[in-house]
Amino acid sequence: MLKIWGRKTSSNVQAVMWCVAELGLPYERIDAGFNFGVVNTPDYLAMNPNGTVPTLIDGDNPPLWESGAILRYIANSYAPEGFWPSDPVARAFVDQWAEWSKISFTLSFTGPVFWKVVRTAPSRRDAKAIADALAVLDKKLDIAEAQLTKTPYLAGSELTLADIQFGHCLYRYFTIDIKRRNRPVLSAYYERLTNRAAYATHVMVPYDDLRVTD
Ligand SMILES: N[C@@H](CCC(=O)N[C@@H](CS)C(=O)NCC(=O)O)C(=O)O
Repeated sequence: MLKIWGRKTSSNVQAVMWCVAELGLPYERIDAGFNFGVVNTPDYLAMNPNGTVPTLIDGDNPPLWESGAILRYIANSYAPEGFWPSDPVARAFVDQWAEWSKISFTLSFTGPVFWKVVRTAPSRRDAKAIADALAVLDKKLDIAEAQLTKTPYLAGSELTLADIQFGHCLYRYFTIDIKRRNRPVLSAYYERLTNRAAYATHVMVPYDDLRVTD
């Protein structure tokens, strides 16, 4: 049984939960972080010295943190071939897009755009900084648009770990109040994700609790 600590509104928790649900794994999720606290208690810090979410414990194994490592652990342990191939070359291709999603796309979106729009009071928003961040993000999304023109999912014909790392930010990207370029292929991909039960349950989570108002 997987035990996962983390609030539903954390994007990194959402990635892990979406993966767990896609693979149909039994789990228990414990609310932690932000308004729930927990993460600064000695017991939690003994599991995860960062005081961040998510943290995973699988059975009697030691705790794991860093959502990227958690996702790879889950994939290595439980995923079918199509989701996380065993062949090193095929796996590296999926991993390359997963890594790109986390390091290049997500880092260009969450802090510079989502936080600056949703987690910043309207009177304190810096329109120029947001526009500059969107220009950077747009370049990443152009890469995704081109890739998704070749294959229905980011790393091939099936949903893989790469889509978990990329797609879990798209609900927020497509629902916050920002200028979005018309990208028909990315939009169709996002629509397909929204039709997946696991995505709807674990990623399409309202983020009003995170919103900072004047
Ligand atoms: N690199 C870490 C980042 C973890 C992280 O910063 N998580 C955020 C939520 S997305 C967090 O714990 N925020 C503090 C809180 O919720 O109390 C990972 O991918 O797991």
